[in-house]
Amino acid sequence: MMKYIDLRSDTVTKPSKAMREAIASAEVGDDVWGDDPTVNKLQEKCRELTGKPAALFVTSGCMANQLAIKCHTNPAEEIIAEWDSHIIKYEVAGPSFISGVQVMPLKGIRGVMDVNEVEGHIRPDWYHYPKTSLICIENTHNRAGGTIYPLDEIKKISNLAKERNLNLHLDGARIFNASVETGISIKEYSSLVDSISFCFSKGLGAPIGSILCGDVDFITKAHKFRKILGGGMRQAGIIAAGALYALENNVERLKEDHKNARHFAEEISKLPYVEIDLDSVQTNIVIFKTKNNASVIRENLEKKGLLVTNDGVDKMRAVFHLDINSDQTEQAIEMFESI
Ligand code: TLP
Repeated sequence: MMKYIDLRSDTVTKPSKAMREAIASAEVGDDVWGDDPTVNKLQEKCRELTGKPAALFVTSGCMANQLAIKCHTNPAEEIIAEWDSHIIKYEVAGPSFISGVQVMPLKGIRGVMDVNEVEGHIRPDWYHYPKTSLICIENTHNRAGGTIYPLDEIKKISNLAKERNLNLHLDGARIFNASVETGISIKEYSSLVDSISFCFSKGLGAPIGSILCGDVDFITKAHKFRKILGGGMRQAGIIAAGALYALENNVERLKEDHKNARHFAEEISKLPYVEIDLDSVQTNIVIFKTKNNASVIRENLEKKGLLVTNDGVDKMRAVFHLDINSDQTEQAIEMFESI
């Protein structure tokens, strides 16, 4: 069987031997009873990391985002999010299905919404209009190419949300990528938002799980909705142990993924069929346009042993992660050069 270099996502990593050992030896209990010591330890660690009073371990990044929307809104209200955000593109209309809210999509630049535009789209109080209740931002921004939301822009949106009495949720699925790159702590990012979620199963390399952090009332509500959605897990310490291991061992090394992504982007930018905004390559994701049919390029690369994704006819994505080293990065570049 062909051994692929898999750049489809940073979700494809497999737990290392050491992580599996941590998982195998995890102390567990029934987390629906609040009895799982490893889940409790993970939630405690995330409270410390974010400075938020409460944290809830959940199955996935989608569940964390959807719980946040559910807890910050009421049906028939409206949320503002960047038009290419994960919440809009990839969560199966979850905000309408789960929370009964409408989404106001705003186009950002490299995933960053203009604060004046956000302000301009907060609904005035009128009987024709839904009430705007939540703003969502994404850091790093996946579809913009793993771009970092600048701290000053988050501060502006945070001030606006406070002034207008709106909640602000940060989809921080890849917040550690932003943090290691900028040196800005998770606590500082978290201090500017009402809720933050992040994933252990992306760059951090754990097999399963995300966390949602916020104040106590918010998390109490989220806990109940997690139960309704079937997200109450029993001996969840088995997976929380992988997440704890990831937090302890796999954060600083994210810089290597960023270095590999940068090198890959610079090299493939020299190819005649690739168009790439090198300024958008800020962390571990490389998104680029192709002059030829992207799905044909993807199929040709697959035959050579390289997996990437294409989005429509002219857009492709390659994601760097802990199962890709610098040699494999060179091989991936060579495969791009050879087609
Ligand atoms: N992103 C996945 C796919 O769903 C596209 C990927 O391969 O990048 N927020 C952001 C910013 C994400 O990129 C993702 C996953 C999620 C939330 C959802 O996480 P999961 O897959 O754990 O539900």
